[in-house]
Amino acid sequence: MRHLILGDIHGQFDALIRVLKKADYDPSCDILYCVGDLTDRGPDSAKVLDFCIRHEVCSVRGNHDIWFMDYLTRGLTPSVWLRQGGYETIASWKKDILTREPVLDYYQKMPYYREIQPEGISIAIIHGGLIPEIPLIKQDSAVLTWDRYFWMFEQDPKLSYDRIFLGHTALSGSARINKHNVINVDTGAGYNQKLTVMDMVTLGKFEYKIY
Ligand SMILES: [Mn+2]
Repeated sequence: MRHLILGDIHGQFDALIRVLKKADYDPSCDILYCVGDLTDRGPDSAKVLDFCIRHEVCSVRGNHDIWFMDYLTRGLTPSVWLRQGGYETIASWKKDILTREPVLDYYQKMPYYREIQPEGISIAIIHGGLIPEIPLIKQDSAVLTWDRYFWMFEQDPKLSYDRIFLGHTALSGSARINKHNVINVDTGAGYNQKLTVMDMVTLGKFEYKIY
């Protein structure tokens, strides 16, 4: 059984299927996680959501997930969202109509962070960043979903995890681990770059180039 983590998917359903094929993903024994941002920018956000629900992908909440939740629950369409891929998501949602309840249920259960211990390795999963020394349960949700400083300035988390996985700040190359064992798996699928899936125990990675 592997614990695999996906970077920001951003509506790239085709890349999702292809990268999982490269990884020999076996739904009967592998567990899939994601650093969040399932939707927006790419063409097939509804198909990505449908996949994530069917395969019980353990995602955390990203800023784009919150925007889509707000659209589903309150009909909100802020221009800041529409400009950053919201238009594509609404189009996809109207084209590939999903049953609304399972989608809402999936989003409502999506936490801001996850803590797991595969093979004795203590791992935290967040979307954006954190403020060092503050336990995840006490972090501001806006920091967990939006912050970039933690990754960009390679801050020491000063928390008791062996590894922290995150996304949000798209890399132009491959997934990267910094000196504090913080691993960024967002390889720019939202910008038609690559989608990455990584084995959280072995750190073996698979990537699919969208361009
Ligand atoms: Mn993102």
